[in-house]
Amino acid sequence: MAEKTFVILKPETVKNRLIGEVISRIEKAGFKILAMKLIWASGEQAEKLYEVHKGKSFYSELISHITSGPIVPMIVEGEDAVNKMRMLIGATNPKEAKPGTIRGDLGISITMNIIHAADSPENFLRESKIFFGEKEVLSY
Ligand code: FUP
Repeated sequence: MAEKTFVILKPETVKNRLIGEVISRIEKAGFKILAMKLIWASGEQAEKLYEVHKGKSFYSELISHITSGPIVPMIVEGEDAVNKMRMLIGATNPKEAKPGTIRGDLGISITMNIIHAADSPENFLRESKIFFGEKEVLSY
C-alpha cells in the first residue's frame, strides 16, 4: 500500500554536495517526492524532532549537529514507505550499515550519518508537521 514517510538530508550531506546523490538513490528506489525544501532548522524544531532522545548522552551533540547548517527535509511516498526507506538508509552507525545502503556508502560517523528517516507511520506524522504545513505537501 502506498504510504508516506519523512526524511531529512543532514548538514554534512548539504555541505559535501551530496544532495543530488542521495535524492537520486531515493528516486531510483521508486519514491515520489511530495514535499521538499532547503532550510536551516531552529533550535525549537531540532528539540521537537529529537524529543525522544532528551536526557541521553548524545542529545546535545544531536541538537547542535542538526542545527549546524542547512538541511533538506522531505516527504516522500511509496509502497511500504517507512520500512523501505529504513532499509535504503541502513543502520544508524555507518560502520554497521551494509554496503549499498545510503549510510553504508556515504556515512561519516554515527552523528554524521547523512540522513534521518521516520521509524514508524506515527513518527512520520509527528516529524513531518515540525517542518511542513499541509499545503506544502503536494498530491500528483
Ligand atoms: P536512526 O533512527 O537510525 O536515525 O537512529 P536513532 O533514532 O536511534 O538515533 C537518532 C540519531 O542519534 C542518529 F542519527 C545518530 C544519533 N545517535 C548517536 O549519536 N549515538 C547513539 O548511540 C545513537 C544515536
